[in-house]
Amino acid sequence: TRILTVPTQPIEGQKPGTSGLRKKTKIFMGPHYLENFTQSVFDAIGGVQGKTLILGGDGRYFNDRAVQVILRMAAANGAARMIVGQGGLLSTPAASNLIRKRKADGGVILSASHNPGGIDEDFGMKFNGANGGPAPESVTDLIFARTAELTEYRTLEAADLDLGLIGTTKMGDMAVEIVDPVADYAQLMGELFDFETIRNLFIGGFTMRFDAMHAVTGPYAKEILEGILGAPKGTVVNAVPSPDFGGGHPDPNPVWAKDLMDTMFGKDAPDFGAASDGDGDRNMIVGRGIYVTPSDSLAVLAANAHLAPAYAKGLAGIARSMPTSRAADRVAAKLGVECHETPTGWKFFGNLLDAGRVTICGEESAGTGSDHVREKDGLWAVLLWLNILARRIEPVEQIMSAHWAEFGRNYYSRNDYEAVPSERANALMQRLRDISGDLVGQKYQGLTVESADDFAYLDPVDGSVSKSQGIRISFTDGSRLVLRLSGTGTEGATLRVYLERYEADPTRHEMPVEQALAPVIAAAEEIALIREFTGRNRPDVTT
Ligand code: VG1
Ligand code: CO
Repeated sequence: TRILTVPTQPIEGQKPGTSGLRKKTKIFMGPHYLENFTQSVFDAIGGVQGKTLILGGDGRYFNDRAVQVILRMAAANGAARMIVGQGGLLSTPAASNLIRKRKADGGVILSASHNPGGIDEDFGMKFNGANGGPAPESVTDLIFARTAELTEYRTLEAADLDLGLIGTTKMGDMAVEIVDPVADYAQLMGELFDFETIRNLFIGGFTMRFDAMHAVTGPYAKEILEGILGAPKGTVVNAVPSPDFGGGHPDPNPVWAKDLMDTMFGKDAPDFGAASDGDGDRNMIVGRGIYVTPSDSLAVLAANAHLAPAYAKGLAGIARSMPTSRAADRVAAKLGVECHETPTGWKFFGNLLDAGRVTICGEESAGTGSDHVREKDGLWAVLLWLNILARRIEPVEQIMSAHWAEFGRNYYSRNDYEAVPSERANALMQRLRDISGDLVGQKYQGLTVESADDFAYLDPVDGSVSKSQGIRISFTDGSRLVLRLSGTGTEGATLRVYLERYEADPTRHEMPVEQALAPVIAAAEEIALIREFTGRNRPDVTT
């Protein structure tokens, strides 16, 4: 085994976004592309000499080959040990758990998450640090800077390893340990939740459908739900990870998980429905005849977490990303705990979790998680829901209406305009930044602007500042409008418009969401001129 030093040149655009570097798969497969980025990651963290890293991905097209490339490069760069999920598979939360449990120096996760997979779709790579969480901006900035000056990378002249065999082998001087991707994660879940009570729930005839969307959570959900918790065989559907996710988008929302929605709103609907995304960090929750928006789910989980053993002593605090509805804030206020508003992306929760200032975090994009790992965790959210359902013995619908009656309802929706030409999307945002100072006091569609700004976040733990995180416009009646550009797309720009309206009156908690939000939707158009800038009459996806 010879170490090869391969000359290369910087490749433009290797800038990590909201969650790692995401590009079309063919770009990742291009000459030196993966290698350059991998070497830049290694260099940016001070090299991997003598270090232990976790490695795995969501099983999408090119996952298997990328794992081999990264192993050879890690060996050539002097890594001591790589811990790899069997078959190259690890869900994002399972990887985060392994980093922490094995006290590794970090981990590489191969995924483009909810983006579709396949040779003509998307691929991605993310680096997580020793706390198990996504590298903070200070590190992703260093990685990007390194990609711009790279002149060579190191790799090993070595054959592919068989990733199917559990156990430890060697690649050059480096140990490669292949582990069961599910075992440690399943054990952790058993420590957090009251599995006995959930088992009894299933024995009592409770029915559920979990849609793994042909993605990485399949094996995890099968083992935990059907294996350990005794849910009937067939509870987990689309459970075999496939390189192109069965041709769909592994994005758990009412649009892409339409099958599950149809089942849950159909006449033989089970008691509970759930789904997760490509890499297993997102979740969707549906009751019989009721879809739970992720922002509401966060609030309900926070309000009921004490019913699960791991959270029985209460929460230290709650954090949500800025565009996430403010339903969780009301729970934090009632519990008398800290509440934080962070920029979009899980990397901003890490410091708060590490400092013990928050226990539960969430995003409107179907991400919820806690201090058990440093990633959002799809199956964790589903299990916490199950634990709550097993203790409350009430249908989801009843839990939701009781929650709204107690806290009021934050009607919420997100409209996405996808693949908008970047100049137009940037122009729309720039105009909003320019006028935001003048909006206060103005009236749109009967709503008066109370405050408007371009969100900047001051991290209370390390003092770092992240600017330009999205335009937020609050109205005097408690409604709110947020606009930002996505940082995970691979084509043009995606404009996200987040709409929220607060309703305290319980007699008005059963309105169709679109109707409740109509004034905010109209105000968004009037203020941001979305039609004019995007040339679109309606959003591509509404969640
Ligand atoms: C989106 C979501 C964000 C989430 C991110 C990664 O980012 O809005 O809340 O953290 O995806 O999710 P953006 O920049 O496109 O809005 V995924 O499940 O990596 O993992
Ligand atoms: Co994901």
